[in-house]
Amino acid sequence: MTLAVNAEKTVSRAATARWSTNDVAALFELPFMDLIYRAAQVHREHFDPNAVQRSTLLSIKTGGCSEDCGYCSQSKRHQAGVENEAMMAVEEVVAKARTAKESGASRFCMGAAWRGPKDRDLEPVLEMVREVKALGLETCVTLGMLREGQAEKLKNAGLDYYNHNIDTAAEFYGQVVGTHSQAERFDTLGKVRDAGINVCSGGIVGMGESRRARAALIAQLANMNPPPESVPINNLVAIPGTPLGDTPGIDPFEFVRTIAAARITMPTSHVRLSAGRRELGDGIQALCFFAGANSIFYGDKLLTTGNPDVDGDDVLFARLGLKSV
Ligand code: SAM
Ligand code: DTB
Ligand code: SF4
Repeated sequence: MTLAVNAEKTVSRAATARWSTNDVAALFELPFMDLIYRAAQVHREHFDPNAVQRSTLLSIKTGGCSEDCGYCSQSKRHQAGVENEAMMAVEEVVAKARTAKESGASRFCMGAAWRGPKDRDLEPVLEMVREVKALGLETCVTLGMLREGQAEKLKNAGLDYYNHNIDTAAEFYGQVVGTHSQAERFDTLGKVRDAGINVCSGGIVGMGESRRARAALIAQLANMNPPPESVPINNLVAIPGTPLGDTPGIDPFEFVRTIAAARITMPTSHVRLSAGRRELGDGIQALCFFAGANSIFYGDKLLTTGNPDVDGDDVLFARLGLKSV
């Protein structure tokens, strides 16, 4: 009896755990040209390789967060010079969304520096989601950890995507964040999935993690069942005043490898070239698009740090013959 149960568990695990860390680490070990060529082939099987989706970000509530995420300028425990700001008014948010649409974004992502929203915090956010959706934009919010019932309220307001990153490999997570666990992040992702909202989840590269940890992060994302529809891969923006403020930049080819590994292991997901694009430059970004990145954050600002300006991105798209979708 015990044996049969164990056998069943093994079978169901095998059916869902498609990528071991070793499998993904083997991708990272490929010669660079072989890796990005393979990723480009997978990309072309599932997507138009010249089409890139564009999301605009807006920080609707900035700073003063209780959590201690080592990369983040918005923790109240860090001195990154970010002014705490109260929640923006709904009309102000809608005006920003309108501008984003006019600039050519297809999705509008609203972020709040919370461990998670209280129920009374959620009410104005629901209104923002309804109004942004009414402009004809896809909607996304990133509000931290959700309590019972909150995902359903967001779904009913018309939310398309919820962003909640697992950030780094389980084995490295404790070195970056102490105030909550990665398991709690997975719990929120489960609530989002159960409510029928598309999942946006990815991580950060360049926090001093090993290559094996990067492979483990990608395997964890790919083994979610199903994998996230949207996978943001952030290049750490090392912000002075945060614990990771002095972290040296990662070899940009290693960043491209991470994009390629995400593309190969999550062939039908949108892989977003996210924070830290300014630091990568045009050439590396072009390699990322070749290796399967097919989404970006578009707009002059991320949450508290800069992003390539819209005009610069439009020029880059024109030079590469990329179209936005
Ligand atoms: N408080 C919410 C949360 O933690 O989920 C939402 C906002 S939080 C700023 C969203 C994500 O932005 C983080 O999970 C992290 O992946 C990314 N991020 C934050 N600061 C970053 C930085 N300096 N460089 C790269 N990515 C960063
Ligand atoms: C994601 O993966 N990256 C975005 C978004 N999801 C919310 C945030 C990037 C933040 C970069 C640092 C800053 O601007 O504070
Ligand atoms: Fe707070 Fe999110 Fe920043 Fe962590 S990443 S400190 S939860 S705003």
